[in-house]
Amino acid sequence: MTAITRSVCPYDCPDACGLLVSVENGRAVSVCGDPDHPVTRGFLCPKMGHYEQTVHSPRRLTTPLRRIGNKGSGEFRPISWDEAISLICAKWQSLIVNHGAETILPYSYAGTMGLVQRNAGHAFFNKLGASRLERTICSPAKDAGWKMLMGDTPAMQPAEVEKSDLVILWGINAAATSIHAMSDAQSARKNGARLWVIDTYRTPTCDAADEAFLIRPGSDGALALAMLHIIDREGLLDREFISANVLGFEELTARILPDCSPAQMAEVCGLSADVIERLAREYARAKAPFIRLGSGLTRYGNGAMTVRAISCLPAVVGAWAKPGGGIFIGTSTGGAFPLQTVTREDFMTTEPRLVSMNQLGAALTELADPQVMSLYVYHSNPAAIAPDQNAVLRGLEREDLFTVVHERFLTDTARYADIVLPATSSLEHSDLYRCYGSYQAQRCSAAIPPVGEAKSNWEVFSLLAAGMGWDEPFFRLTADELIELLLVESTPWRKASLTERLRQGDPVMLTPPTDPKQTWLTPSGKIEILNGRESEPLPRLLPTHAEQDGYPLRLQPGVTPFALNSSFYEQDELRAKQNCMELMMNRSDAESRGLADGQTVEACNDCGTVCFTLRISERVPAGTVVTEGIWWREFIPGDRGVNALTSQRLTDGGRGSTLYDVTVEVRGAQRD
Ligand SMILES: Nc1nc2c(c(=O)[nH]1)N[C@H]1C(S)=C(S)[C@@H](COP(=O)(O)OP(=O)(O)OC[C@H]3O[C@@H](n4cnc5c(=O)[nH]c(N)nc54)[C@H](O)[C@@H]3O)O[C@H]1N2
Ligand SMILES: Nc1nc2c(c(=O)[nH]1)N[C@H]1C(S)=C(S)[C@@H](COP(=O)(O)OP(=O)(O)OC[C@H]3O[C@@H](n4cnc5c(=O)[nH]c(N)nc54)[C@H](O)[C@@H]3O)O[C@H]1N2
Ligand code: SF4
Ligand SMILES: [Mo]
Repeated sequence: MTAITRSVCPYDCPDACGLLVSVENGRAVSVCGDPDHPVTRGFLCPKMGHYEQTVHSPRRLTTPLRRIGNKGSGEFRPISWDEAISLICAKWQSLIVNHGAETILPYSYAGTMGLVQRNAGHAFFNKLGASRLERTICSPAKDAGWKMLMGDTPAMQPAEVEKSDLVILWGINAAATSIHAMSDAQSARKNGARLWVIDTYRTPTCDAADEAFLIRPGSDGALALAMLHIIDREGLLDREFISANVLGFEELTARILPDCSPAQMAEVCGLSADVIERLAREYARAKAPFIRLGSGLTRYGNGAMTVRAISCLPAVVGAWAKPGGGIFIGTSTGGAFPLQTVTREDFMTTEPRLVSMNQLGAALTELADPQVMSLYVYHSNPAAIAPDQNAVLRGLEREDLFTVVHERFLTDTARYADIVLPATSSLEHSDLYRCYGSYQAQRCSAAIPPVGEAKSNWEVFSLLAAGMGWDEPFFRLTADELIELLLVESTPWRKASLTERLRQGDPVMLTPPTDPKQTWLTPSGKIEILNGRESEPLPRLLPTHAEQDGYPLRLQPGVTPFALNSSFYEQDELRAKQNCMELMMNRSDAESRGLADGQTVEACNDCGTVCFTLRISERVPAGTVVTEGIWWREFIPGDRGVNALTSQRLTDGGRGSTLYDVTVEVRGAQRD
């Protein structure tokens, strides 16, 4: 008999799709998109089409494991949960007594986005007094740049795009990363809107647009400032909107824009001055221009400043006042659920040190006081996804580092663990999800029993709390009881009737407490182009980090439609659809280096050297090289992945990763 259960896609994707899971004899046999879910509308991305192959993959970890070989060798023997928990707690108790709890570092990110399972470790590590992890790998510079201008103003409704007459997908590869936003942009186009894409190479998203503008990596701030210069010079401003809603445009025009002529900025961004002029005029003359801003352009040393400069555009042309106009950077619905009831900041008795997840390599290899002596990794794969892979692996190789990894698969990171714990997939536990690409939220319960002896993140922290001898009743709650804590009070975002629907498993739409297009939640109540609280009071041109590095080619370590960060590599068919460790290069760059299509090459910089297969491609402009996907090391020809080329440097705002701010040289190589 087949039963259909509703669930939610748990991955780090803006859409948080509603799923319908067909279950037979306790096994998921197929998964499809929920036709009644307003974002999903019955279709899923290629990654999730066969989620059952991830859930029931022969590669799933099914018992706890203890290391018997060298670190990284992947040699383990099965042990019981009791033994695993006792070993971990005994080690931690001894570390705490001898060197203090800050020697223990948790590392987690977004393997699951569910509010309970994602945040399951916070209460435990707060009570333990462990070092805290600054979870800033994705795009905090985007939020920082937005906040400098817009304060706490919530995001506009992304579905308004359908009313726009000019849609700009800016630094977002929506065809791969946000397929429902792509579909909305295409609907706008069917309604007569023009669709532009601004990217650094010709992605599949560019193919779906009316026009694609390819610019130099990290130079969008220059483009936006030049557009502002032209809009000002030509008087294409909405003066009425500016005088009622904007603070500091006069200062911008007096102090910054004079040095941002199209001719000057053309040299920075690589578009011609004529094209910049046209972009600015057509943007300003559109009735309701809509920008959807991705994360790609934020992962640079100037990422926050770039977002700040681009976000001035809708303010000066008054796009905010028009249905369909504005800029969408992603929703932030933090106020919708009282997350502190799960994270329990009140369990902290001291303020332990903060370690940036972007600098794990340094945290594990450089002398610190106290030195990190134990790492607990859950729902993240830092050996693959964190910047500066060589430093991370050097750290993970340390014999004196006690590493525990809670995972669904034997990932690059799990291979270095002393103890591996098997994790449930999202179909095996309950959770409450909210989107970051729209205002949807949905809760779901387990659709199938755990595979093997797998346990959820929350269950493991309950066991660890018991193992530490804590009698705090909080740690004995179930995941369903924690979800109930998140739902019990209504908030301005969520009235009581919505909460009932959430309890029943329906997808519901949260409502921001203020109108995102009319109320500016800044100290002045205006859009603050001038923000005197920042060390940089005005948006201006900032260089990227890698400009100083001296390597001739910009490297873009981008995404593939067939994986999500380092997730989904367990599925053979999805792997087969990707080009493994391929480096795309423009013909002119290949010819000047004497390189041929299909040959083995090495890309190198100060961080490391990585082996690729060269693909000559006109999709990539001269001066830029691109590789897609974050491969597991077991599947690649060399022994380092793309993050051996990325650095631990941080963004200008938000302390984010600068994963795209990379330069390299590329040369021919022999494969062993
Ligand atoms: N299929 C798939 N989907 C995913 C993911 C995945 O790995 N695969 N990852 C998920 C996660 S965690 C995230 S954060 C989101 C990210 O999704 P997006 O917001 O789309 O971000 P990216 O794909 O990192 O980058 C978007 C585009 O920006 C371009 N870009 C890079 N630098 C610049 C620049 O300086 N200027 C401009 N204009 N463009 C630039 C890149 O070439 C890329 O095409 O996607 C999520 N969805
Ligand atoms: N070169 C390069 N590096 C990047 C990026 C890039 O575009 N290029 N993107 C960056 C971005 S935007 C992000 S957000 C990060 C993402 O980095 P991560 O959040 O580490 O993402 P994943 O690689 O998807 O790894 C998640 C792991 O969690 C495991 N998992 C899934 N569900 C559960 C669960 O319920 N419990 C437990 N214990 N484990 C679970 C999965 O098996 C998987 O191995 O990567 C960053 N790194
Ligand atoms: S990864 Fe994104 S698009 Fe794909 S099913 Fe999940 S939420 Fe939907
Ligand atoms: Mo991300």
